[in-house]
Amino acid sequence: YKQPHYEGKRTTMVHLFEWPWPSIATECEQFLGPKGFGGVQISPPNENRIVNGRPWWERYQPLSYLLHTRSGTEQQLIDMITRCNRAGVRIYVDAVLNHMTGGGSDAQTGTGGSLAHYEKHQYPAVPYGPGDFNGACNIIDYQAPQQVRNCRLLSLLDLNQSKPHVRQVLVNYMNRLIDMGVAGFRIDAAKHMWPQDLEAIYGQLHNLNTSHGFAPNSRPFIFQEVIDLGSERITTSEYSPLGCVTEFRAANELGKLFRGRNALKWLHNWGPDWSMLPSGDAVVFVDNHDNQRGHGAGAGDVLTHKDGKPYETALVFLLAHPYGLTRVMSSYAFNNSDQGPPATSDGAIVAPRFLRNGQCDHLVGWICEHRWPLMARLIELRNIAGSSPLTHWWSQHDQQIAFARANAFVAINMEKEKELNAKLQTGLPSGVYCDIIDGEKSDSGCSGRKLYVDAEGWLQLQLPPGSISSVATHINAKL
Ligand code: LAG
Ligand code: CA
Repeated sequence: YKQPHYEGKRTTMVHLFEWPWPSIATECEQFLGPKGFGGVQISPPNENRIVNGRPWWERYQPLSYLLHTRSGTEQQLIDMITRCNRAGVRIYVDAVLNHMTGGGSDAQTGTGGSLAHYEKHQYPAVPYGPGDFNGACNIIDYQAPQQVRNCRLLSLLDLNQSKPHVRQVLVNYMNRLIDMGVAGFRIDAAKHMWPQDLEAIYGQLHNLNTSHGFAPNSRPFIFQEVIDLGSERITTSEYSPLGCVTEFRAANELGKLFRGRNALKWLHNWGPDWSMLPSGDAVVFVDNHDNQRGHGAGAGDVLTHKDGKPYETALVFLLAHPYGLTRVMSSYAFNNSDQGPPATSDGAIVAPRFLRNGQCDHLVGWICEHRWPLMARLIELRNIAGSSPLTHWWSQHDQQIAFARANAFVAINMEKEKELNAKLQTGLPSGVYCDIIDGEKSDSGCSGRKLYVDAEGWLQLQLPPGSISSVATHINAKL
């Protein structure tokens, strides 16, 4: 359950938050496949309650398991999964298994036209009835595991996953998606479900569909959303035996570090020594769809696309360092934390459009961090470095660091007043390399800075103080 089943040497997934299925299909073919992205986390594909004003979070209120949402129909979903797999890009489904809809109104309508009654606990399109839910308590005390798992999160009707019927419904839903060709699942709100219930559910999942290019007997990739910042009784280690787990401490610590609230030199032992999960168990990211807008827990320090250089440099570190399974965020612009994706007045999502320079048209409202030139180059660097260990760690003062991977090298200066001026071991074969931070190698040479690596692998490097500056390069950027 800990293998993402990426094709070839791919290493990283992107969350195309709220994207329509047809747009994801063309994005796999035209950009993600060619640029070496490994997979896409998609928004929940099952029918959700329609909430007035169409906030993004209505998709975390399941109303049935019909595959019909604002992102598209079942046919469009099937087409997208097939085309992405053909382009070498895997699909991971955001699976909301903990609960159904929340309160506020009794009679509720879903994106597929189904109806539900919140007060009566009736979801005829599934079907679920009163006997399928836990009791009428709300979660208030996060130090009480029993309550966190058996009471309602934010008033959302809490499914009882120990009931055979509930388990069977959830397993059938996930197996339909596996048979369509998805490679795995993000398990939403995993902390709010009992590990033994989840284990039983995972155990009944089909192997991945070999006609979509998966090896025989491949188990679905499972990564469980558990927010554990060290202050609660429920910990990530209860879930890591079952599958991978989101490591929110990484997002938090990277936010502090690249905001200058901690010293980069401490990154020498980035990984489990920071009380984080073993590398093979951890899904790591700089921000996610919740904490980029102040939802979920521990969002305070998190960096987002709004933060410019510190955000970009956190991504440089995340993607260059061997720790964890990396995921990057792709967002839309928002003014308030409830705002849904770009949509017409009748609620239809407006598809992303691209400018001639390849960037998303911001007039529509999509940000598309994954299309940033730097992002694609960092993905290439991570794919080249593969599973090679970190070597040649170097630091000076508090905020100057450098390290190498097999065939790749990075250096960062975040000192306010001290220039980085040092001879650094890159581990690279001698030659002239193109820095990929502000430019790239092209037919005509290098549009960025040139780096001269001598016969023994040394690089005499200067990086100015003041704002953050960095260089990164790899064997494919050798001129
Ligand atoms: C998650 N992980 O555990 C998701 O990452 C997160 O985005 C989900 O919350 C949450 N769990 C439940 O799946 C989101 C929003 C909430 C929203 C909820 C349900 O962050 O703000 O709650 O989805 O749509 C909203 C209102 C609440 C209200 C609730 C029920 O904000 O005030 O109580 O709906 O009506
Ligand atoms: Ca629960």
